[in-house]
Amino acid sequence: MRAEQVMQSSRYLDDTARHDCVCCGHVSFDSNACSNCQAPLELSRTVLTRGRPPRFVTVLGASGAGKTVYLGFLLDILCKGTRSIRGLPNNSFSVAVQEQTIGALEQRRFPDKTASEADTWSWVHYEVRNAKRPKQFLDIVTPDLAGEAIGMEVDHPNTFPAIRCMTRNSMAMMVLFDSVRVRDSGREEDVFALKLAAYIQNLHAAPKKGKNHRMPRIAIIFTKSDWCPEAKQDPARFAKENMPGLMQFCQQTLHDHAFFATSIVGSSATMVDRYGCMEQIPFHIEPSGIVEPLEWIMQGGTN
Ligand SMILES: Nc1nc2c(ncn2[C@@H]2O[C@H](COP(=O)(O)OP(=O)(O)O)[C@@H](O)[C@H]2O)c(=O)[nH]1
Ligand SMILES: [Mg+2]
Repeated sequence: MRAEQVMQSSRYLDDTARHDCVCCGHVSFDSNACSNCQAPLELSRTVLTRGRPPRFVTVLGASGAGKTVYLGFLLDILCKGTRSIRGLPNNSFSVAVQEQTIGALEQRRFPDKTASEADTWSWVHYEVRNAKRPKQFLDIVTPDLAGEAIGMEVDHPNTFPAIRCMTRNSMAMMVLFDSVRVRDSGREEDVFALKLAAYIQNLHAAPKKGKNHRMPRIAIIFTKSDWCPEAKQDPARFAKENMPGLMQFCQQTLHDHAFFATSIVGSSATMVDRYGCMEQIPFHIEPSGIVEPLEWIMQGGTN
């Protein structure tokens, strides 16, 4: 039997249709997102046009750790600008996380849970500059990741190429832990933290990245500290007392690290409906410790 097939390989010769992904290096043709890691190609185009190597900072943490709320609020503060740093979105799609978070908080609710399918993640690319030294910059480039996906990727590396590529290419990371969960079930959180730390260390290990490669700066952030005063008071001591495994790992392997505590709301309440479903209602916004981790990351910059 004869079969006819249309040859399409000539499109690979057309350079205008070719896009190199700055996150994973994969080459895609004629699409809006990288076919390997789903990073929007607009993001790669912006970084490549700028002509300076990217300085990626990404956000990791388990499901429910508070990544979406923290990231959304941080980006909103950066847009308004602080005394030390300011940031602006590089593309219109980057504004989605900020918009969803602030929109939900204004209506006295928290944003919806992030789906675990990679093609539904909202990608963010904000260029952050030091207000006094504008040449010093960082790229907050991160998909607003679902925590379940991060957990799966840590247990089975390469399930989600976006997480792997961003972790490998980041010069700094913000790793979030729910301070209430750490206080009340510290052992479980410590085990997850150890797995995550080993995953980061492995992707930055010397044979893969060369002898002179520096381990990324890691800001370990305890979220929801409005519910956990002990984390707010002294985050490093809180880590030492509740996450001994992570503490040891950080001291021996991830040398460039620091602990922080953040919260977005001043007070909130948990409502339970007649079916037993719980929902947390934020009463008023009282951000605390939001930009400090990023300021610390920026201090380590060499530009
Ligand atoms: N009390 C308090 N709760 C928070 C705060 N940030 C987040 N939460 C709660 O944590 C839940 C999960 O947050 P989210 O950002 O969606 O977590 P993600 O899964 O890591 O993206 C929210 O729905 C809120 O109930 C905070 O600053 N204070
Ligand atoms: Mg989320």
